[in-house]
Amino acid sequence: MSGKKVVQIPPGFKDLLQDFTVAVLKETPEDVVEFAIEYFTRLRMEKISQSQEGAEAAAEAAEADSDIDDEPMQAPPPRRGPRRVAVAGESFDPEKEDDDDTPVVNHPKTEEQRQRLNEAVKHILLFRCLDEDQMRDVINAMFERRCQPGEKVITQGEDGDNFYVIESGVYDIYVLINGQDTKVGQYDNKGSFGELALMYNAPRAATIQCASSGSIWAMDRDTFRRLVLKKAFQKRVMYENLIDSVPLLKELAPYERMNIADALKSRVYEDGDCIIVQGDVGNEMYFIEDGEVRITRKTQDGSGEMELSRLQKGGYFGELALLTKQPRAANVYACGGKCKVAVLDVGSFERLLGPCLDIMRRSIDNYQQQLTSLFGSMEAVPDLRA
Ligand code: 1OR
Ligand code: 1OR
Repeated sequence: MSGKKVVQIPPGFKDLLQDFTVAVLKETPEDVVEFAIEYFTRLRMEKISQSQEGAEAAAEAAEADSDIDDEPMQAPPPRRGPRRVAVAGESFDPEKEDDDDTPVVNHPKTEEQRQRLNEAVKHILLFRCLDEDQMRDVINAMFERRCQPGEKVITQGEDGDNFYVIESGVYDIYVLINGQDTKVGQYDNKGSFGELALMYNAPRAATIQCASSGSIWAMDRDTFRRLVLKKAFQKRVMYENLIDSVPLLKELAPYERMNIADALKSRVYEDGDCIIVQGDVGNEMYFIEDGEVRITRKTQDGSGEMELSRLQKGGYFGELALLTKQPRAANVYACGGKCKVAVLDVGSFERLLGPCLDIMRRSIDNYQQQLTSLFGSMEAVPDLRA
């Protein structure tokens, strides 16, 4: 024996470092440590949640279920690394979640409670994928819990028991950063939390502590998995590729991107269809999933339209009217064949795209400059930022 210790390089380690290095060189982040935290958190989540089988089954099921039945969904690319890490010993099988037809738990409620709950669930993005019957089951299955300041509703690292919808109260979000519980956000009398551990079979990703007393509605893990998980998971998988392909959304943390996925809805336009009419009131913005759009503006004498630009997959439009609360600044048409877009309503836009506002505002300046150089001599140039 030489006494020399043989160092074993863990399988996959070289690939992991190589991929990470490429990502750093590609993104050139200002803060490499922050970038690394985000990068590896995302990797971990993907490893847990998206075994090849799970993702493919979900993507296939999404294809079958989607509102748009003439457009195939893209399956997410196969991922490197271990095929599955089951944290809580359960595996994710979206088909299996549906097989069970034992009745859903029913927590009796007074009429007054039912009304309050109906209000509270109205804006919950995760429930958007449910139909009326499923929504009724969800309401039946929820039970009320009062919270006092200081009370921890969820503790990071623990196993997940319930999913929660907020009716009232303020709740702080803490995440362990460098061993310190750090406040990263707050829910103020609305929203929901606790879905991640149940969806991805992972430990709780954050601590949620009540800051000002209120009421929350809980749904147990099994009911959540049976009623909500399959559809919501499919939707997150379905929009993952799209969200990754939109440079604007790179500003968002992985958790914030998942919320966008819950809020999006796909729509298909035929060649030549008008998606936005100049002068209309705007209440949606759009991300191009597939195909191309043409942007035009009316000429000053109203006799025709002038093409301003074209946008393809990864592009977005319709943000301007939502940012400025002005009428639509241009017409937008599908061109060159079918065009598939993912639509975000104005409420979700305001709640979820906060971190992207600066970039969008900068693009208004860009529009404005081009508008001045194109139309400056022909018409009084409107102020898009007004
Ligand atoms: P959960 O089941 O993991 C904690 O339990 C819950 O906190 C989690 O589900 C989410 O519903 C919610 N990152 C992770 N989870 C979050 C976050 C979050 N915010 C709320 N939750 N981030 C904060 C983004 C403002 C990212 C922090 C790095
Ligand atoms: P919206 O909500 O006003 C029309 O609806 C959308 O067209 C608008 O948001 C933008 O997303 C998009 N000027 C104004 N709007 C534009 C422009 C644009 N390009 C795309 N949109 N210009 C073209 C710049 C290449 C400047 C005018 C010449």
